[in-house]
This record gives sequence, C-alpha cells and structure tokens, in this order.
Amino acid sequence: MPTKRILICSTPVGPLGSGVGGGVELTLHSLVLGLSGRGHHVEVVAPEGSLHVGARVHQIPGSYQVSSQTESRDAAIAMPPSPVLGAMWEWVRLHQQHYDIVLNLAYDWLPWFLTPFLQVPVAHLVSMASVNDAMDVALTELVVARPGSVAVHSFAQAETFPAVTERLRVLGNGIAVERYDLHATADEPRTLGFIGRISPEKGIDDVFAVAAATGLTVKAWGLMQHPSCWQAAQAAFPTASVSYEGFLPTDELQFAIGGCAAVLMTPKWVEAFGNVAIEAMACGVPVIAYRRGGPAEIVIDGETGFLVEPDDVAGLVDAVRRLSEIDRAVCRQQVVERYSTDAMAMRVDAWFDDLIRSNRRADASS
Ligand code: HBI
Repeated sequence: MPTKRILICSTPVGPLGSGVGGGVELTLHSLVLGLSGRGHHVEVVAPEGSLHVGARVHQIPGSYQVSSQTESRDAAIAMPPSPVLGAMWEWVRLHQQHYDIVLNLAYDWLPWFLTPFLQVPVAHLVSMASVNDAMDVALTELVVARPGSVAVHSFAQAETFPAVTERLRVLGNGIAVERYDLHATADEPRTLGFIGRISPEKGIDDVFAVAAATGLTVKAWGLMQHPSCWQAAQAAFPTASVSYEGFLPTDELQFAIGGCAAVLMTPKWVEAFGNVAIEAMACGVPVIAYRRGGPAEIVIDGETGFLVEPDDVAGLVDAVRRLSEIDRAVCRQQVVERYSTDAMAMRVDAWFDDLIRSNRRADASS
C-alpha cells in the first residue's frame, strides 16, 4: 500500500497535554510517531489549547465532553452547548477529501453514529471497556454498518462488548521505548509505584492497604481527579506511607518510576489495556497487577511481574515479597518486542489496509 494521508481525531474531554485524556494522549503520541515512522502523512484534530504532538494539530474550539466513565450505565447521551466534539467532526466532514483514512480515538456516541454519513473510511480505536448502554448499542450498530471498522486494545476489553466481541480487532498498544531507560536495579530503600488518575475505578485504597501491610513507601503519580478517594484511603490506612508525586509528563515520569521495586495496578474496572504496565516494564520495573482487564494480557506471571486474583490484597503483599525472582531486563525486552510504536503501527497499518480495501469493495458494489 502507498503512503497514507491519516487524520487522527483526539478525545473531546480536554486538550492534549492536560492529562484529562488519560491513556488516549499516550496512544495518540505513539500512533503519530509509529505511523509517521512508516512514511505516512499524519495530522491531528483536537480541542484548542492542545500541545504539539509531532504532527500538525488542527485546534478546534468548543465545550468539552463529560467523561463517559463517570456516567451511569443507563445515562442518555449528552452533548454540552457548542460541543467541541461536534465542531471536530464538522471539521472532518469539510476536509475529509484530503485524507485516505480517519482514525477516531474518542469514546463518544457522535463519531460512531456519523461514520456511515462520511465518504472517508473511519477507523475507531476504542479506548475503554463498556461503560454505558446507549454507547454499547451505538457500537453494535457501527460494527454492523461498517464491519472491521472498530478495534480495541485487549481481548478482555472486547469481552465487555458481548454483542460484538468476535467482530472487534484486538491491537494491544505501543510506546516509544527509546524514550524510556532501563533501570537495572531498584533504588534502596525499596519503594513501590502507582501511576494513574486518582479516581474510583483505579483502586487507590488497595494501594494504601499494601503500603500499610508491607511498611514500604508507595509513590503515586497521576492526575488527582478525585481527592475524596485519596482522603478516604488515608483515613482507612493511617499507618500507610503513600506520597502523592503529582502528574508528570512522560519523559519526567520514566525517570521517577525507574527506581521503583515494582508498580502496582489495582483496577476496579476492566482496564482496556494498561499503558502504565508497558511504561513501567520499559524501565525494567516489574508490574504487580490484578488478573483483570488489559494488564492480565501484558504481565507474564513470574517473568515480568505477578498477576494476583482481583481485590486480593494479601496476594499483592505476597507478590511484593517475591520481586527478587524477576529479571528487570526481561521486563524491558517484552516491551521492545511486543509494545513498541513500530510494532503497534504495523498492526494499525494492516488494519487500515483491510478497512480501505473493504470500503472500496463496498463503494464499488453500491
Ligand atoms: N469520555 N466522553 C468521553 N470521551 C472520551 O474520548 C474519553 C472519555 N473518558 C476517558 C477517556 N476518553 C480516556 O481518558 C480514556 O479512554 C483513556
């Protein structure tokens, strides 16, 4: 296939660089790097105020979308006045003839609904597990209208959409491994790490429980999205030594986490993938994670960390005690082989080729 003109549409919950977009920001950066690295021309559409991401960013004004995962399952689809999401897809409609394919990273009803209205092929990389009934219906209708147009990061995530599990392409994810350095040994005294938005679904209370049970200090990095979660965990585990280290951009984060003895992942929801796991492993840091969601497909139990039965805090503590069994260089090697930007871009490019071909067949027969 010749080089492609690719337009990537970002999340409408906030500008790139704000951290509100969570893993999607890292995914977008990685895709810009990996797809450009394959010779394609890549541009981005994102809310105004977005940082430069190594490609031209078309900055669109408008009101941010509410985060889907904070909505209840039965919540109706809501759009704010002058929605940035609507303006972003109006921009796509007006400029679609300049692109071979559009990649949507927004976890939102509008782009899923609009896809059959557009001439340009639209590929959707879904960034979260199922969180809302109306969205699940829209996803099913999209997969029927445009077979092959929807991909996810993990099999566990696909299984949360039971109506279409088998029709979702599983792509994993990728990071710029060269931006991370191997820390061959952990700092002394040993510390544990937690990386993620401080939010109910991330299970920060279990992290406090591990700190209290092991007597180790845990350093926590991420957007303090719900301070009440943090305060409740502090109150529940007053002896736990957990320090909030703030939200760091990728380059600073890798220096901060590299010295950790392990990173804890204690999700209470089905984590679609777990970029944090591959970022930690890229630094040689083993991951101790609940056997739940994406991290369970990334961590090789006993080799790159440990998988623990969900919500089993005692199991997390046992795993901390076994960390000397892990070779930190193996953690990084796994990322180089399976989760680099090149490896992910190759999987995404093959997906685009299939989608462009099937769209051409559909156009020819219509
Ligand atoms: N909510 N409405 C909406 N749209 C998104 O694109 C979105 C979101 N919540 C969280 C989110 N994206 C990302 O932080 C996660 O998918 C990683």
